[in-house]
Amino acid sequence: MTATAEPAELERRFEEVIAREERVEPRDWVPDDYRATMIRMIAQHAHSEIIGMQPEGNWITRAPSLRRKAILLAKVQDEAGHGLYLYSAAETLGADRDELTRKLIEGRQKYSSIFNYPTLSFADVGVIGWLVDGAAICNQVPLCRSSYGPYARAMIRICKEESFHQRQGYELLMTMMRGSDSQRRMVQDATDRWWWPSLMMFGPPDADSPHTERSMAWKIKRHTNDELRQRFVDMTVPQADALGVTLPDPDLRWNAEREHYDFGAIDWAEFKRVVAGNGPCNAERVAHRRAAHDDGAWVREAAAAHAARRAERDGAA
Ligand code: BYC
Repeated sequence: MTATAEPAELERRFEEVIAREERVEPRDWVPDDYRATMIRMIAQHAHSEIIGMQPEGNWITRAPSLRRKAILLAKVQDEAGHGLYLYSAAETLGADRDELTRKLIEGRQKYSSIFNYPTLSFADVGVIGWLVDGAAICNQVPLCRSSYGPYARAMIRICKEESFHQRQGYELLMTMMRGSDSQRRMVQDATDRWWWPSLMMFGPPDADSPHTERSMAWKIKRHTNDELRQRFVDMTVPQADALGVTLPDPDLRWNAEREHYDFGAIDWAEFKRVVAGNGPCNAERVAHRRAAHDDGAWVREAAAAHAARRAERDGAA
């Protein structure tokens, strides 16, 4: 789909690609709002992966064995990789990666609310794998069918890696649950702290989600926030039973009529506070990212100087 046709014709062809379930590709004409929505969503997702390295990275030096340390290192490294694929996908839409990073460290672009909570014990590493990666999989598997080709393709590999993350988390928790009373208490405490923030990861309720309707029509999103949240609850309750932990919601019960679990009210005031920058760790997360960016300035300068010298040499040759 080249950009030489009339605007109405371009729009018609774009709508046709969407209707036929084909993929929109980087050089295709897209409406400005589609481009802006995709850049916003991919950038927020990339930032989440990069900031998401911090809560677990906090435990790398204190992992209880070499095996746990190797697993955790590999997981955190995967998240860096996810961030990089996603920034590259955003670049195919004309976004500038340096500008996206600047927006993140200046607090002008969002990242997932979930990464603004502290990791207080090693059980948090397991619970993040189980619940946070579990929620991420629920949310991201349908995004493998997202209408923007580079995003959908990046999501296939990301989801495979997230599945490994989820399993390593659950296996860690299973091991701790077979351990001492104090290990079991650590797992329960971590579950109590991460359950509600995990439900908030899916975004505001559908009635308060300004972007869902448009993004569903463009087949960027395939399910609403509430549909995915429900799917996650239904999937997780039996896993909690198998693990032997209690999910911290007295209203959680099977509804035979709906064939879904009912669950209690989410504290949306807390969600809004965290998204607005006032969660327990927002300031720390952004400050850490800013410091890492500043520390890396010499690498960027050296790479740019090397590229310039090479271009000069090639030009002379
Ligand atoms: N936290 O109209 P809505 C991961 C914002 S990475 C913060 O429903 P949309 C992982 C939303 O951006 C997790 N902000 O929006 C990584 C919008 O803000 P603006 C990230 C949130 O886009 C490492 C406003 O609220 N996953 O899982 O239709 C290790 C209104 O929302 C949140 C992705 O990014 C939130 N939780 O739906 C382990 C996946 N929720 O821009 C795990 C891709 C909403 O209007 N993204 N907001 O100011 C998506 O699927 C969708 O963008 C969302 C939101 C479901 C997140």
